[in-house]
Amino acid sequence: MKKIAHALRSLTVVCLAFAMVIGTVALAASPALAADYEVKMGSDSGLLVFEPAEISVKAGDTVTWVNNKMAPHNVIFDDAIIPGGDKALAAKLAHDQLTFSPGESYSTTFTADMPSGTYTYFCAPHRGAGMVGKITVE
Ligand SMILES: [Cu+2]
Repeated sequence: MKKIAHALRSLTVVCLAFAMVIGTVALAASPALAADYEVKMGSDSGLLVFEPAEISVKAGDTVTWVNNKMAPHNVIFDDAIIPGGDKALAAKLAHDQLTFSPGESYSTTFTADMPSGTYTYFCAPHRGAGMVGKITVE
C-alpha cells in the first residue's frame, strides 16, 4: 500500500513538471499581446500639450488620443519627417477633424507594415504653442 502511494506521488510530480514545461513552451511561442496606449490632448492642468508627449510602441499596438482640456485639438502627422518618407502614410494616420468635447477620441493601430522609427505629430491649432508629440515604433 505504501509503495502504491509512493508511486502515485512520483507520478504526480512528473505530471506537474511536464505540465509546467508545456505551459512555458506555449507562453514563449504565443505572440506578445498588443498593448493600448492613451494620450491626453491637453494636460489635466490645462496646458497645451499631449500627455505623455513621447511614447514607444510595438507593431500591433494601438494609440488612442483622448480630448481632455483646452479644446479644440487634432492629430496631424508631420509628413516632412515621417519614417520612410511616406507622405501618404502621414495623411492616412492623421486625425484632422477637431475634437471639441472632453472624452472625444480617435485611435490608430501601428501595424507591422509601417516603417519603424519616430513619428512626429502635432495639434494643428496649437502647434505654435508646442503641442507636439512623438511615437516611436520599435
Ligand atoms: Cu490642441
